[in-house]
Amino acid sequence: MKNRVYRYIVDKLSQGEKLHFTLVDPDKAGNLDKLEELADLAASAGSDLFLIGGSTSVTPEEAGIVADTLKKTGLPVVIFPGNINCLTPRADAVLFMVLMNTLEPYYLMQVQVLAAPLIRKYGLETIPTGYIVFNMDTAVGHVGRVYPIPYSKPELALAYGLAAEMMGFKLLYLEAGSGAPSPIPPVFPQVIKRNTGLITMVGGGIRSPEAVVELLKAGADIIVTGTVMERDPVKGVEVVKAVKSYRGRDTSS
Ligand code: 1GP
Repeated sequence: MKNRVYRYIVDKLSQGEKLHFTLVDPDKAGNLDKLEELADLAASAGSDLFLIGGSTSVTPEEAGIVADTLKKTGLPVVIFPGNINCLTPRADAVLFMVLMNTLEPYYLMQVQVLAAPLIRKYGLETIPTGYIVFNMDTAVGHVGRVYPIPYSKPELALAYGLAAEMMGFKLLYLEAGSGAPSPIPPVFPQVIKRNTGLITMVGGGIRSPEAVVELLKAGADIIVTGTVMERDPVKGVEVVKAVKSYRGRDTSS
């Protein structure tokens, strides 16, 4: 089926679910038995999908092996590419992203042009995604030459969101950066949900059920976590369960 992964996401959201995505960085995944164990843990806690990607040092071979391992759970595996080296035909789809607040032309259009023929050859589904990084003090902030959005200016983030919607992106990923000391403030997903029809993903620095609830309440549709599951699997499971058991109404409407 065309757009299989995108439909999977939209169908779940339209049934009123909030979604949790587990990020695995192939460069940090360690041995495959441990990865399989963590993947099973995330899947049985209710995580909806695996993202694979990292800002540095991922080889296509590693990305492929990690994709195969994660696919054993039966969940979709989607590439969240730091660069072309993360692409593998063994995933189900790729977030076809534009890092909207970069100062580096490579991430605005060049890498997409380089990647497109490979993606076509691999037969990967593409999910058009606007990507905004808030925190400079992270690997993605540095590698992506990010022009940060001040935390006191949600209206600037909204301008990016409106542009993303007008350009036809389906998802908007609001990112604090992997391992960030704290998540982005909830006002950011809130302002995007109030004023656009974009599916809003939030990630980076989310390590507690309380942080999850705040972001979901503000209107986030999808919560992404990586570090918490690697460092503290018990907490990681709690975070996934907080997403999947959330029943509150969001304050964006
Ligand atoms: C990275 O937002 C994700 O894109 C995950 O961040 O590792 O901090 O959970 P964490």
